[in-house]
Amino acid sequence: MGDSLKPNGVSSNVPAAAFPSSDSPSEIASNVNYHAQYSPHFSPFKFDSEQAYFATAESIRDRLLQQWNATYLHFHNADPKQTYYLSMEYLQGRALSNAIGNLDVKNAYAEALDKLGHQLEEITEQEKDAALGNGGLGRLASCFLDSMATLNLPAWGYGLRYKYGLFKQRITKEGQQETAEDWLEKFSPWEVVRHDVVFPVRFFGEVQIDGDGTRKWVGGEVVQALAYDVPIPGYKTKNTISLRLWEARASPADFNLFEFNEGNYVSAAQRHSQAEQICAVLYPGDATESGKLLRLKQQFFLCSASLQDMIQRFKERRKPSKTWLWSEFPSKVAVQLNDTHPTLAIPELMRLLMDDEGLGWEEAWDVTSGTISYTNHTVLPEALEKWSQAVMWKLLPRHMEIIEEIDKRFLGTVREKFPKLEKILPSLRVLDTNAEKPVVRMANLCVVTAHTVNGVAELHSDILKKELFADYLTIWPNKFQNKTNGITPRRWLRFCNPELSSLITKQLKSDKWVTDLDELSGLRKFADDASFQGEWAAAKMACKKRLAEYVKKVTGVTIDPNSLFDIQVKRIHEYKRQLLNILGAVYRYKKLKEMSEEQRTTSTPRTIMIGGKAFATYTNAKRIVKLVYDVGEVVNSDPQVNQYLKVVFVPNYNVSVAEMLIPGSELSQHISTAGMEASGTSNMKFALNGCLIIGTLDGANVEIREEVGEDNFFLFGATADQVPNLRKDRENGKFKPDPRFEEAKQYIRSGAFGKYDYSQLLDSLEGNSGYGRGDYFLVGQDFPSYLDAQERVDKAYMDRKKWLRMSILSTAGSGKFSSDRTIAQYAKEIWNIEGCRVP
Ligand code: T68
Repeated sequence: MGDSLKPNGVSSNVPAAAFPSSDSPSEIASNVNYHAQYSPHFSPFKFDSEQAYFATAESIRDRLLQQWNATYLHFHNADPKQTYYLSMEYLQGRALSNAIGNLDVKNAYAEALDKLGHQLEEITEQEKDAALGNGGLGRLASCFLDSMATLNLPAWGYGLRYKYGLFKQRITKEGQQETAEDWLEKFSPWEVVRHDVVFPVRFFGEVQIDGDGTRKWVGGEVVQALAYDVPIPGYKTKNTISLRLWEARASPADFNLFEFNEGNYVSAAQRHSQAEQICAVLYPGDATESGKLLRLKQQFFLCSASLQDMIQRFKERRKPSKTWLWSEFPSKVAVQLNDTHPTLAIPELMRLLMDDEGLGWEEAWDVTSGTISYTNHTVLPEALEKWSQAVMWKLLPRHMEIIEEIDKRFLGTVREKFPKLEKILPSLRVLDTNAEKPVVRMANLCVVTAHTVNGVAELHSDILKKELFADYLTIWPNKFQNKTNGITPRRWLRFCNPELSSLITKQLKSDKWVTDLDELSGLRKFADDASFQGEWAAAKMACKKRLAEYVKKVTGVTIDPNSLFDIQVKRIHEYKRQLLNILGAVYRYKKLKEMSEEQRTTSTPRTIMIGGKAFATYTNAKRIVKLVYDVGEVVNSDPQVNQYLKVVFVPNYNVSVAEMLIPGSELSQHISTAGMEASGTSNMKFALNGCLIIGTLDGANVEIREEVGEDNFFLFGATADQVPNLRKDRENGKFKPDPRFEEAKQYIRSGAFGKYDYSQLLDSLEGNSGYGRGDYFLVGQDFPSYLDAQERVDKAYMDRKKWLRMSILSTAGSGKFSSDRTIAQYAKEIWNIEGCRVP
């Protein structure tokens, strides 16, 4: 080690300073330097990218902490009504690049790091995604937080601090392999533990009835919920809100020192390991009874800790006058349930109000239903949560009493006021007592209690009103709303696609679009402008080249940036029909092989990329992943064809991978069976980045097509109202498959893509009826119109001017899909809250 080395490892002469007094690069460099030395996480005398990442993150965190405290204080003093978003999932992605962007200090930090011998981009790539989610629902929650902060709304998110998140996906010859995703392995600079925010959460036990008839939940086991706060900065505002994540802990007294000294190490630490299990992973396998119990514990843990926290804050803010009416609670607190996973907030709020605060049933009920609203994200029957009453009685006996009472009172009210509904009443009830194993229907509990229920796209909300919740409409005609999903324009265009973003700002002569996405419509008038088209194409090409490098790095496959980049990324599920995509690719490959060399030269070269995680126990989804990989292995190494077609499975799809893929996309596939995808949100991200969509009339596709224009959307497939009859036709043997569909399947069965036996997967597309057979998702039905639409894509791509025009119009028509618009609607139409900007 030479003399010039310093404990922080920084070799330049930048001094170390605790807090920058300005945004000058040299002051920032000093602050980064300070953290390298005084907030060390590594051995001294080293300042590699990794060390630089942590020091930079901590420097940014200093700024966030200031704004965060100011925001909290401002909300506390102004005491506005506040929204709490309850979600089992958040897919935050990387925080550093986002915070630097939202704080508008990118250039200053880039220069500062340059002084320290590093590049900002290489530093931000050191960060592991905070992947506390599974799919669209989790990412939606994160986009919503960004918009809440940007709109200065008094709002917080609540979730769980899973140690391992979902899983990390590796792709091998065998298909998908899951390993634990250790996002906390080396500490996260983005969370602040609040040792003063701890609440007890009880499980099991029994209900004790006192002399005066009051009921109390006692006994069982108690774990502590400890708060970790993650700062959520708004864009160009001081407002910085919180995502509060709970961690489960046992208390030191639960550690059995006597047993330990006897050598019984496992049983000595039993309470501790049980507590740790609660926040170990997201969606633990629920095939076993213990797995089911653990999931229910997780849900209750989130609800109970969050509600205790809200109630404490409500009381604190009323303290000066020392008097408050509980009836004021709904005018100060709004709780949004992100799907049914946090439904237990309903009986828990009732319990806290009645048993701890002494309210009567009616009063507690009015407070609860006036506070809680519910968002539905799915109509798939198997995804609608139902919990065994037996398990619930065991884990949450007091809550089951309350749920029984809710059910009983609901029955009474309907019988009295809507006697005509008597016949269908069993299906409307919260309790399903007819089933062999009696269950609690969580969605029904939400609908019966919440003041508002919403779907996430127009079509989906219509289906809720016409089908899933139709019978409730007589009782509550005004309870149901639509809130079409949205995405944050900051992460999904401004930051992930700097090339296109600068071009748009230059062309519109303003960056107002970043907070008012409707401004993008101003691009329409340039759609045919040749020089603008040229710049547009250049921006896209830069992203495609970056993506090609990435694909090479993670898969080893070389792809040609001059081919059409066609992407489908989302959770792997039969209803999302990745199988339709890959069957189309197989058919394309077969036809290319049959062509003469000369014919091939006239075809449109394509790179098909597919990515997404298959749930670890979902066999057919995993078979689909393997099929994509196997097809890629054959196609990509076929010298006759591989200039015209490549098929790539992009591993470990997550937020950061999406930020790489989406800017470089030209066509993306949103091809679910109509009526099954509630909304979709990646469709919005792709369209915003000038990518054209091939899709069905499903979820938000319907609205995207309206906004970007029919001519700029490759539509195919059956519509949602045709689906039931088409399924009937299949059952009655009336369906005649297209020969091209048979040919594609047969080609796979012939072993063209290896020895793996795909018959079980392909059999799901055969036969006449049954879930898992009989092509429930209508792949065969839509295959011919899908191929026709793909032919239109190939033709359109050959006409460069036409394609660029369509691409520009896609971006120009995406304004509606900003989560700022969605959140403003929630704030006004459901939560009744207003902005509260830190001065
Ligand atoms: C998604 N749902 C919808 N669910 O599928 C998608 N569910 O159409 C919509 O755009 C998105 O929500 C946002 O509204 C999910 O992501 C889940 O991940 C899930 C997990 C467990 C149980 C049920």
